[in-house]
Amino acid sequence: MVVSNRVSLPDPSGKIVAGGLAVALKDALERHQGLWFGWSGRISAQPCEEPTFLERGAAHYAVMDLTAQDKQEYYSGFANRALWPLMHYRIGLSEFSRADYGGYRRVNRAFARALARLLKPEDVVWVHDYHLMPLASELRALGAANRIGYFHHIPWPAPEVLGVLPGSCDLLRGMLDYDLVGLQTERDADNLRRALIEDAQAAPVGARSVERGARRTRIKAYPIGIDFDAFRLAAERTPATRMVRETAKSLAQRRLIMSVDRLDYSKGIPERMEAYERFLLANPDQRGAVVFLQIAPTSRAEVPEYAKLTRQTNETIGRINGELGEPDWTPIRYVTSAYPRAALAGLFRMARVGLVTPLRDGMNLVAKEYVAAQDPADPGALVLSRFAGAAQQLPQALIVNPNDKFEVAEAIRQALDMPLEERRARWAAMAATLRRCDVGWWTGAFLRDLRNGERAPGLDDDQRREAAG
Ligand code: ADQ
Repeated sequence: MVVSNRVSLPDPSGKIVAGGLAVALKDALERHQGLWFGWSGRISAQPCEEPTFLERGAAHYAVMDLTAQDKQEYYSGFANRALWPLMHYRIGLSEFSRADYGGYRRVNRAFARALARLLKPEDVVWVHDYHLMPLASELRALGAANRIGYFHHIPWPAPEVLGVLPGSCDLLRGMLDYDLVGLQTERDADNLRRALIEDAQAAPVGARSVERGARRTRIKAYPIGIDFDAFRLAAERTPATRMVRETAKSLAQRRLIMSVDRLDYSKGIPERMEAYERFLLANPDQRGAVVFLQIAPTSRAEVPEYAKLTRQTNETIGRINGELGEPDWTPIRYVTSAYPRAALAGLFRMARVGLVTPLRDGMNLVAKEYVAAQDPADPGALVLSRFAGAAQQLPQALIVNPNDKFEVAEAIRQALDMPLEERRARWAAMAATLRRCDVGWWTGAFLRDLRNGERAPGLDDDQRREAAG
């Protein structure tokens, strides 16, 4: 059973509309005859107690509606105004409200009640992301003895940062009701382990597990991957589509620098624009010779910080285009639509520089998609923030501090000037990693550990291997 805040339903033909995680989970669900449970995305007048069931191909879905108050407190409030900023090290933006926290717990309890009625003793439950951290505790309180795992898609901050949040010890203790907790990087896993030991009175067991009372929780990094070969194939095919052809024509020999992000303050979009401005000021020969395309669909528009970011982004782009543009050249092209994945893949392939500079990011799939989309014979160069989880796996990218616009500006120049041989060598190393650790590897590794966890109480996998010589 997969549980996540939103359920990504395929269209009635069984075709997946969204990408990434939805594809990965659909494959895993079909293989294990699983069920995907979560919020329908709809609002109902009355609290809903029973899910609606849907079937698409071999996959099954159960979705619940929320009331407007649920959505406000659980989703927009506690998850996105308190947890999201804090987990991304933005303490100043984190707004805690007791009512929101109450709503967060209430929705988790309602999900657990509905889920518990569906659970069979042999079912394995895989919970996703920060909206549902207390779900295991709620399920245990209802008597569920199943294997329950949790994957945290966003960063897990240092204990000193999480500790600022009222109720954080409560949340931490809740993590101990999971059998396995997966994080994006070793650093995230270390942060959680340390917090559980220092702030939730858990005792370390071996290198990777902690114990409190009768419960043992294993904590490990599983960097999420993409469907590398599918994305590569899409990129090879799409130059034939009209949108990609027209974009190529409009560039007229200018080299393309490209970024794709949800419009979120963690992605560092205005900071990136300023770094690009610095690059243009420091390299007058590049004015008119490059185009920067920023694709940034609006997200979480109901949260006030996002409305402010929209204004700030519009103003920064308007100012740079006004000050540095020419009648026949716009330095930044900015679009806020969502595009089919194939179109994105085709655009990435055209881009000479992939500029991925979040201020903080759990992983960042865009960096991986950019690499997958490149032509191996003439690949572009990736500029990547050291604060994206992806940087741990892709040291061959040009790694930058996104807060330093001079450093990012220099990296853009270096990426544009990089000789073909160097681009090929860096790309080949990154592609090999991403092909090996693709999304199938990710689901397989997590589910294997979750299912196998109970085999040898007292030892975790590494210790078991050591014991077996
Ligand atoms: P996100 O914060 O959403 O995910 P990211 O990992 O970059 O960030 O994934 C975004 C996905 O949306 C990518 O697959 C991208 O191609 C797609 N996308 C973005 N803009 C689009 C557009 N205009 N049209 C179509 N598709 C678009 C969270 C965490 C990340 C973590 C992921 C997965 O914040 O750190 O990598 O989950 O665990």
